[in-house]
Amino acid sequence: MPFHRRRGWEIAACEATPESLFLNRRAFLRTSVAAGALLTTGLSEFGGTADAEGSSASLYPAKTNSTYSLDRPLTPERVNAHYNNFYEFGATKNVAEAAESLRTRPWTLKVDGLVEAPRDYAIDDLERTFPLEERLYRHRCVEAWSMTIPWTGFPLRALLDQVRPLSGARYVRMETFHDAKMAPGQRQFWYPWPYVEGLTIAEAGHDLAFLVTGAYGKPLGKVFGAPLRLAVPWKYGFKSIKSITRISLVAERPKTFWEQLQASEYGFWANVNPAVAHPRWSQASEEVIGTGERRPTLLFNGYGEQVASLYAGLQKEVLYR
Ligand SMILES: Nc1nc2c(c(=O)[nH]1)N[C@H]1C(S)=C(S)[C@@H](COP(=O)(O)O)O[C@H]1N2
Ligand SMILES: [Mo]
Repeated sequence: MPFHRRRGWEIAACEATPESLFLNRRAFLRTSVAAGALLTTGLSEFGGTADAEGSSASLYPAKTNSTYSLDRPLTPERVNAHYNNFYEFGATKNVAEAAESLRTRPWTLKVDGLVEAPRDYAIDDLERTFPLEERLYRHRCVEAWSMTIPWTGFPLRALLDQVRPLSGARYVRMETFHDAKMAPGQRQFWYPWPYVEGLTIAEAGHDLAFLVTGAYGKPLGKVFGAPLRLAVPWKYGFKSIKSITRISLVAERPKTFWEQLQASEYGFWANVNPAVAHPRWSQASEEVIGTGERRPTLLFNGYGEQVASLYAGLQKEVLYR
């Protein structure tokens, strides 16, 4: 069992590094970059599909909130959609095709726990209840690669304001669907399904914590975690949970998916920090997917000015893993 448990993650970790894969990927990316340049305008090419049944498609594209600007070009959609982590559909980076079996309608988000007004939202209602906006965010995976993505969604805080957390609520626990018939990865019993993630209530209330319903000017493609995922851009990518079905306000710190598998490597906080190495590799720089470039990694993935104050007084915590 421990052998299997470990192997699950190591597949992903090795994929980020072997020279042969790296070179192949570069060759692939070179040929796709020219086509990809078009995509930054929001024109679509293959990027994983969204379910046609969704009645909220007319809400896209949403207006861009220009507060969130980038220091680098967007990752073309088709490059992004062929380099993903979505273990429910397999432990490789090429899961777009497998993820097509994800059914996103009907889809209910349950919001419960320590709140005054628990509530279930049908996804199409959720997208109409909260005004959608587009934000350009960096994304930094713990495996030392990065992308930049035009997400569409709304701040998690807007949802919390509607359900009104009670005073005992200290953490926000989020959970992905659990359906091994639909998602073959969930038949791999050595993973602690369903995928669980969490934030402190202060983190969840930060304006940057974004609930995502779309990307590249359209409803969210399946491989990106349709129909609802999180984007917390100052943290390693595994915190940005995909295909969320439940958000619970709780008193205790939730045990997260990767923490259950390997707590020494993937902790609760997981804030990006170039100076704190992963036990098996450096975090000083990152491969910018689609460009063949490496860039120095930034503290809090470049969002330090906005989020550093969340961690005042928490120096005793393992904040950067
Ligand atoms: N449910 C679920 N959420 C998940 C994952 C996953 O395997 N399952 N992978 C995480 C990791 S490690 C990363 S880097 C991002 C990848 O998101 P992307 O494919 O849109 O880049 O999703 C995160 N959220
Ligand atoms: Mo990741």
